[in-house]
Amino acid sequence: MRFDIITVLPDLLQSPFAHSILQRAQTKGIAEIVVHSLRDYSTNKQRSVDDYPYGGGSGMVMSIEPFARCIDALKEQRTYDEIIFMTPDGVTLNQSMANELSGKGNVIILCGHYKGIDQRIRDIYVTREVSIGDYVLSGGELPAAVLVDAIVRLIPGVLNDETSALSDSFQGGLLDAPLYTRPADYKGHQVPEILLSGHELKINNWRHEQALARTLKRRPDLLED
Ligand code: 6GU
Repeated sequence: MRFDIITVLPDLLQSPFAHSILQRAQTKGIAEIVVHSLRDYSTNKQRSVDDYPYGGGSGMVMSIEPFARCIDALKEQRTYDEIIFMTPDGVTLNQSMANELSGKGNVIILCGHYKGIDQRIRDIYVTREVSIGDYVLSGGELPAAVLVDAIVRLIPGVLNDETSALSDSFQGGLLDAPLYTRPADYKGHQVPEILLSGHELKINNWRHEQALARTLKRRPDLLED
């Protein structure tokens, strides 16, 4: 799967993909993540990518031409299944959306800034608008990194047995049960006896019980259906 991310802050997106599972997915050739600097596609000498809003008001609006030139250049190289715009007024990302997107081929992600982007970019190019939650961030870069991480770890071959997505919170519709490792006694705080018992069946039942209790307490909405 290939991601082309278009941003005014390419430096901000160098490190998030250079570690751990995302790095391994790229080394293995399962995911390709390419960051493009929007300014490189500006049409003027000042390399500007925004302008004053028609109709007045505060804040600048990102112009259509730089995005259009970058997207058109990419589309000449290959076909894209989705052009995603990261925006707080998009559809909220969840695990089922990440699952769906992990089945796609090539995807372009647009990161917005300032007050927003010219509506015509959304009308002409964007196939999907995605938010990562009900709060406002300064730009779409961190949300884009979150989206790519959530998707890439679900592509077959990226995770091994040890890092399996199958036991993730949400994957089974429940939050995870509590986890413990050595020491069994930390300053009097004991690991639950059952986990030391070696009874696989009892341990699995205990974990399921804990997951249910935690979900009921913290996220009852997940149990509704
Ligand atoms: Cl996708 N962008 C911005 N700027 N803020 C957000 C967001 C996206 N999702 C939640 N807050």
